[in-house]
Amino acid sequence: MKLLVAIVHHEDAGALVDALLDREYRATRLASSGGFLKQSNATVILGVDDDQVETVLEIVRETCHARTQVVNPMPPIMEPGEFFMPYPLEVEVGGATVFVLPVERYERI
Ligand code: 2BA
Repeated sequence: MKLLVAIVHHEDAGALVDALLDREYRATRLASSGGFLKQSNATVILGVDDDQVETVLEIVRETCHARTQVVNPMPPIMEPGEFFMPYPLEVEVGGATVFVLPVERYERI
């Protein structure tokens, strides 16, 4: 068995969880936020049999999409008379960041 940890855009998380439940996968959605952008995202965790990992990854690919986000950089500490023009930066946020971890034991009690 494997534990899949998928960090996805919060706008895609509902579709991902719905698609997983439609195909009878049990999943847990956690609220999270990215360390870099500090914007909310979602972490979906699910335990699946080894032979189901690729199927679940395909569901992630179908439901989660890369998008561009605009970030306003923090102004630096300025000396008197210095001028800072904040140019927004575009960052490509992936459709999903997925970790696949081995599960030592799984019990539903
Ligand atoms: P964030 O940390 O908010 O990162 C959002 C996007 O900003 C990243 O998209 C990447 O394009 C860019 N980025 C992140 N760190 C950067 C840096 N040091 N310099 C330049 N650009 C940077 P993704 O790579 O698709 O990541 C989306 C979200 O997935 C991340 O949100 C984070 O919450 C999570 N994530 C990505 N890689 C991870 C990892 N290795 N471990 C844990 N979480 C990860």
